[in-house]
Amino acid sequence: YNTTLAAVEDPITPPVSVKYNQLLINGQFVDAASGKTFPTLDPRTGEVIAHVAEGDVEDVNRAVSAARKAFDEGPWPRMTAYERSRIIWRFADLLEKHTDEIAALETWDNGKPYEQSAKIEIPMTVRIFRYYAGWADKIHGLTVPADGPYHVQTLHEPIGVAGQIIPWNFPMLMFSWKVGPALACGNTVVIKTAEQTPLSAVYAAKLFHEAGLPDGVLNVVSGFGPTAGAALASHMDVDKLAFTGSTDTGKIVLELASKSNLKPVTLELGGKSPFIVCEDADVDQAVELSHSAVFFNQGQCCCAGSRTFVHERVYDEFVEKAKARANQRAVGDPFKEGIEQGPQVDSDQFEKILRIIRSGVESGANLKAGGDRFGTTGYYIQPTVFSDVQDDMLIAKEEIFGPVQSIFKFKDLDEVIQRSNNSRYGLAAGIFTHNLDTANTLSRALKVGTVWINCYDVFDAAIPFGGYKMSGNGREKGIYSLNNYLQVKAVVTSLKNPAW
Ligand code: TXE
Repeated sequence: YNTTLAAVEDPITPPVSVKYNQLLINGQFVDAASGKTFPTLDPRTGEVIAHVAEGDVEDVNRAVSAARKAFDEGPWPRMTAYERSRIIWRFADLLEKHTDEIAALETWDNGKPYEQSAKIEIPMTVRIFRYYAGWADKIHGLTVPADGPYHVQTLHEPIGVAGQIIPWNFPMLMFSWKVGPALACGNTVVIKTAEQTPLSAVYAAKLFHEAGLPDGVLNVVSGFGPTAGAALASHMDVDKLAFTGSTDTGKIVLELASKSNLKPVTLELGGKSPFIVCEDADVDQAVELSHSAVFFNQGQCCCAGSRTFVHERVYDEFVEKAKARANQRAVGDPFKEGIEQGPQVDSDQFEKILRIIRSGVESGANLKAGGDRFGTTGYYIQPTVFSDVQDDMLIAKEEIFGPVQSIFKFKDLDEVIQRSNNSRYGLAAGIFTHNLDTANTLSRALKVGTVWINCYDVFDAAIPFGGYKMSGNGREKGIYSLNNYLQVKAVVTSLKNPAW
């Protein structure tokens, strides 16, 4: 670790400054009604980056009434779909133009390597907006052949005001998965950013207004979950709620939605996804892919391949190579070139991960690499690998959300199917084999929303994403996400002359 440790102890000055730290309501930057702010911290050091307006119930009320007015009276749902499409597309162009600046904000606030912010997250965000800009003028209903003298058609209408709550692991990408389809369908939006990473989305929303978005269509409220988030989930005038975050908080927002106005809720929650390496797999490739499946984004991915199941015939070789790969991982200041892994997002996550690592050691798993913090400042954690993990250990069951690989040994397909499905989660799975029958059997048997075969983390804008079981409900991205933001109205007209 020697070459990168120095950069951790002496952080690089970020090549950006914070321009926007207020709420964006009805097209205006405003302070919180209470005047309160909260600090957002640099995960490399724990030092304050900026003080940000702390939205609460009153701010959510203001934002929702702006969104309501923009929906009920404003131009957005009334303009042609082509005009809406062009505004979304113009925004995507502006976002692309400002990639460097937004990527730097993202890295500063979240800790992810700048190269990944600039080359993966922001370009994917741009792509999602262009994808949904393309959908805006292709949304339409059907003509339905009904019995009787009737002309029947369906109108696909926007739902109204969409409330959206996003997490901190991919702040811009989560912004795009939520805002893209909602706006393409003609809805208006109030989005609450995560308290750990409020900086990038409000910047992007400002660009949206520069692109011609009418006031009140997109409102951004920063603040905490139990206050601002809960106010949004329980608001009587929010017509639809979309949430990404932990399963426990997902249960809370679903309850708040049902106790208020029964708004429909889509949930994208946690996971404990199996990554299955079969006996015929190319071990070197499987090691590399399983490594990135779990360590990408500091392990802070809902679909992290965090249970690595390896067939007994290749198990020992795999474990040694996985250990060597983890030991080679370049950990360090995320602004430094060539860094693969920065700090975890905050002290809560950092402590949680170290606690689960300790439980792994105590429960008898074999610690092959890492196992502790990296350096002495900030929230860096050593890439950690456990082998001989048993299904009943905490590291096998709990979503760690950190750079920790747990390797399990299996003997045959039936066994690995049963053990993979033995989880309250069902978000994704990776299968590594060249045997077509094995791939087909596994992909049909696994109770998960995405199966990646000989690949992992392929996130095209058109591919739907979402969970089985307690990983959530509904699908985001692709054509599927449009349904989350549309009402279907059946219009039945009596025909005067049914013969024609
Ligand atoms: O999540 P929360 P946290 C998992 C991961 C992580 C754990 C805890 O395992 O270690 O969750 O992270 C808002 N009403 N994931 O505490 O609480 C909150 O402000 C309304 C997986 O950060 O779910 C933030 O905007 N909203 C996940 C958002 O919910 C509330 C990504 C997510 O925070 C609220 C993140 C409330 N009562 C964490 N309480 C994924 N699926 O990718 C909080 N929030």
